[in-house]
Amino acid sequence: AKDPIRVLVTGAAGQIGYALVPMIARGVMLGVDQPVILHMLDIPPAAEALNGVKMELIDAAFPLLKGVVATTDVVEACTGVNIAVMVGGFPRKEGMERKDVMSKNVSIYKSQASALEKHAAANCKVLVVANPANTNALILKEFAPSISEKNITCLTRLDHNRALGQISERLNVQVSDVKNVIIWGNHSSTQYPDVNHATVNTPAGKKPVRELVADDEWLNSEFITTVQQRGAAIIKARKLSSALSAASSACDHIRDWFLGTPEVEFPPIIVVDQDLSNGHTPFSNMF
Ligand code: NAX
Repeated sequence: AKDPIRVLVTGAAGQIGYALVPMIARGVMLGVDQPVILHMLDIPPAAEALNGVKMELIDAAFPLLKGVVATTDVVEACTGVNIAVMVGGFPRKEGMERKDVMSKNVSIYKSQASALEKHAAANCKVLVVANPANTNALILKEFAPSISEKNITCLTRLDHNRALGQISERLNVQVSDVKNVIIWGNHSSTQYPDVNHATVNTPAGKKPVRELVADDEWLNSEFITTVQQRGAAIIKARKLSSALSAASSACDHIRDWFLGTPEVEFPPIIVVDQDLSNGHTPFSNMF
């Protein structure tokens, strides 16, 4: 049997955390033959809720789940972890300036970065989900200089998956047959969803998305804005921000990173450095 992999989820008592931890415990992230030990971190006001999540994980009797650490202690949370999914952070609230959110997140990400640097397993892979994701990842990188910068990424896979979903709906094809969309730029409304290399597997072979859609106007305008503004549309509909899709996309991101991108597909992972070199402001939107 394989040795268990330790996966940290910060902000585990929140909505994404609640959707994400059972996916990890079921093998969605690392494979159905990979045992896991979940480390869950949250802050003291959420400690009781966090313990409730731990109780449910026990009650679900997941065969792959070999242990659960639920804590408000950042060092205990980070010790020995092989993968860290950073979902916790300070959300921007009404009336708050960006710089206020930033300074809160700088202190959070600074202490979590140092704890990861000192106590995580060697070669720990980090995925930042909490917004502003690009900037939080950059802060983490600055304060964890001994973690290889290749191992610090932030979540853009949700935008990628949203683009696949829109193409699949438009063409009435299976989403798994749509390949190689790209998201350029930040996880923000300035992103550019790119279908110029995207294809669809059809019974007649692989066809370019641009040929099948045959409506450049839609691809160049509505498709792009729908993907860019999908987060806001979900909030409007649910009165809560995306959670199950964010959790599922976080699993996709780590799975492809750990187990490899399927052959002939582009790896949809953005390394913070590359991401910031595109000239966009790194925190132009909070969804
Ligand atoms: P919730 O507010 O439901 O959960 C956040 C959790 O983080 C709470 O339980 C809170 O107590 C905890 N937390 C706060 N400070 C913490 C700290 N210092 N250490 C540990 N835990 C801490 O938010 P949720 O809907 O789960 O969203 C989490 C984050 O994901 C937000 O920042 C959100 O903006 C971001 N998102 C990022 C997406 C992406 O594609 N990159 C998409 C979805 C989502 O909007």
